[in-house]
Amino acid sequence: MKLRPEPGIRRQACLVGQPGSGKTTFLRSFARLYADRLVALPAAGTGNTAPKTGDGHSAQAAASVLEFHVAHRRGVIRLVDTRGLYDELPPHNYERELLLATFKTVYQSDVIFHVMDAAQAGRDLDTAVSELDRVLAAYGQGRPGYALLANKIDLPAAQWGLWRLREQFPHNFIIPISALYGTGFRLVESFLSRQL
Ligand SMILES: Nc1nc2c(ncn2[C@@H]2O[C@H](COP(=O)(O)OP(=O)(O)OP(=O)(O)O)[C@@H](O)[C@H]2O)c(=O)[nH]1
Ligand SMILES: [Mg+2]
Repeated sequence: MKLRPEPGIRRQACLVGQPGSGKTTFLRSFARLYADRLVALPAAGTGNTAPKTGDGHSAQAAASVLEFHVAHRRGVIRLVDTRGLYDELPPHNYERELLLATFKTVYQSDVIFHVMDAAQAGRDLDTAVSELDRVLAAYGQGRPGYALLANKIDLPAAQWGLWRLREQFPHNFIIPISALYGTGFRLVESFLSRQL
């Protein structure tokens, strides 16, 4: 059984990926699709269940940099952003706890949107796809709730990048999107609805 982050939340979808891949841009634009169904709920980490770091920070709150709650026919959905995933282990405990909180968010989510910068993949695959990206993509293989969002498809280099991502991740479900211009959002929305 999956842990539910807080009462009233029936389902959770998270955005995860490298810094600069476009997670926050996506979440902000995507929430506009649900503008008339946004629900006000306490932010993550304000309840008693959020883990506290040694500094008294709430790691979970800090890891969830932005989130929305949407009323859905099956209950409330939380759409949650996370901090960028770096391959290197951060030097400070606080940052390590943030990284762990991101993993926990991923683990607790029914739907994982794994965001990659397709334009960067076109320019330089090695920087666009990190080791953690590969681990996450492997985790997502065969999971119905996983989608790889190949972002920045509006940029010319992204066509070649998308081809490369498809070649690298032939067993992952890939949706090309532009978080900036809303390209592919209907596909993302119908994917989300199918999973919930
Ligand atoms: N051209 C283009 N630029 C984009 C797109 N999505 C995001 N960007 C740009 O990419 C940069 C990074 O976007 P963010 O949404 O902040 O990336 P992030 O994944 O949230 O980054 P972190 O919070 O640092 O992990 C910004 O300058 C965005 O404007 C897109 O679809 N097309
Ligand atoms: Mg961000």
